[in-house]
Amino acid sequence: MADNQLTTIAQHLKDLKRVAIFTHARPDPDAVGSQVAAGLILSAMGKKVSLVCLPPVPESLQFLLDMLPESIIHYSPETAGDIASDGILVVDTSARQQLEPAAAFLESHASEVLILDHHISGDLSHRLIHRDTTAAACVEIITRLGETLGVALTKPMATALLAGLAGDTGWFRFDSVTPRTHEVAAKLLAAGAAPSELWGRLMQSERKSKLVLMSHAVGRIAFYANDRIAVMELTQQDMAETQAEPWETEGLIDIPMMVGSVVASIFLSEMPDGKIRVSLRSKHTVDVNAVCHEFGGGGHARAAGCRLSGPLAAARDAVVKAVQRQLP
Ligand SMILES: [Mn+2]
Repeated sequence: MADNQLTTIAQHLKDLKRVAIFTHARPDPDAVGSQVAAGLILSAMGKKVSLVCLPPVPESLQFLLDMLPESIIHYSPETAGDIASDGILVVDTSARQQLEPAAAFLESHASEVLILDHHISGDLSHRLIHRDTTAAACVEIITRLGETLGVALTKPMATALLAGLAGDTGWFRFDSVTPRTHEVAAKLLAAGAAPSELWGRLMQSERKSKLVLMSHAVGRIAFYANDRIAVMELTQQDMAETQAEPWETEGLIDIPMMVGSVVASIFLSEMPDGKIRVSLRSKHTVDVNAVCHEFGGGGHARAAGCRLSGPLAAARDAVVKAVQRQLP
């Protein structure tokens, strides 16, 4: 299967009139940045665009979606009928699990589905896919898509793209950062994107409940395997007590990584339906994508996620054991 089809996908997009753009649930800045930038690029070409959002969308990313306010559709079985398109673009994921509750809808439209992704693996049926795991963020691919389509970068496009680049690279510090990442950033700055403005929007716009939630999570960190594995967990009771929103768990997983001995951080979060959402982060030596793969999830070697059935203690045991097997 040909995997690198950016030019073919660009050609295909040119012929479409109405494009629905999806990205993963619990979207991060790269997901929304890719979605919005692709929407702006296709709008600039005169296409009718729908940005289909899977809940919950963080408030801190709303300013990006506000660049195309008329195009937003919050997905539900009821709104699925409103998605009128002759093509579907899925960005920053190709995994069915990450596209719930819209996975069945997308599977039933597989012949229209075009995917732009930078993750290692995915199982969503599609017509065409461009998968580039050397891209530090999906927005690198979207930037190239814009160039391939001959659309000039505007400040809103550049802002959405830089948000994704900063988000997925931890503000340009991860191993995934390449000279090309900085070349893309240079183009975005030249087009008017302002890093300090984005830092304020993305990093200094939390609600108080986030900090209270953080204190709950930090207060209950447990260490395993000679302090090489850190585990944080939040229950539905924590969410209720702190009045935090589901997206406010974002980033908490990185906190234990400040400890020198910790090579893997596990974050377990109890969902309203009793299932456990698991996120993993690691330093160089541990492949957490392999761990999540065991449980039907995935991601990158250093950052991955999966879902387990509860209860919390059973999920914790299973994931800690799986991470221990990956320890050097
Ligand atoms: Mn991404």
